[in-house]
Amino acid sequence: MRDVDNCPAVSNADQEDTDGDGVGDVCDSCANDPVNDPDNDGLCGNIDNCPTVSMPIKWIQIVTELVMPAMYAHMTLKMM
Ligand SMILES: [Ca+2]
Ligand SMILES: [Ca+2]
Ligand SMILES: [Ca+2]
Ligand SMILES: [Ca+2]
Repeated sequence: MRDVDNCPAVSNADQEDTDGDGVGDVCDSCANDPVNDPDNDGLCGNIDNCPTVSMPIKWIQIVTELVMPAMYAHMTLKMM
């Protein structure tokens, strides 16, 4: 492995590959994620709260701030 440049376009003499996926850190879109964001939501697996389901932070905010309070209000009304 050492004799193969894991990042041919960029000079990286140390060939550092933190996650061991064969792509050098300087070229790796997700240097700490060996599967490189499989759900393509822009969040690498190591920071993605749900690595296999696309759920951008924007959607998490919409659900927690708009959908959940609306559901709760609806439930409260039904109980009264
Ligand atoms: Ca290189
Ligand atoms: Ca890598
Ligand atoms: Ca990677
Ligand atoms: Ca992701």
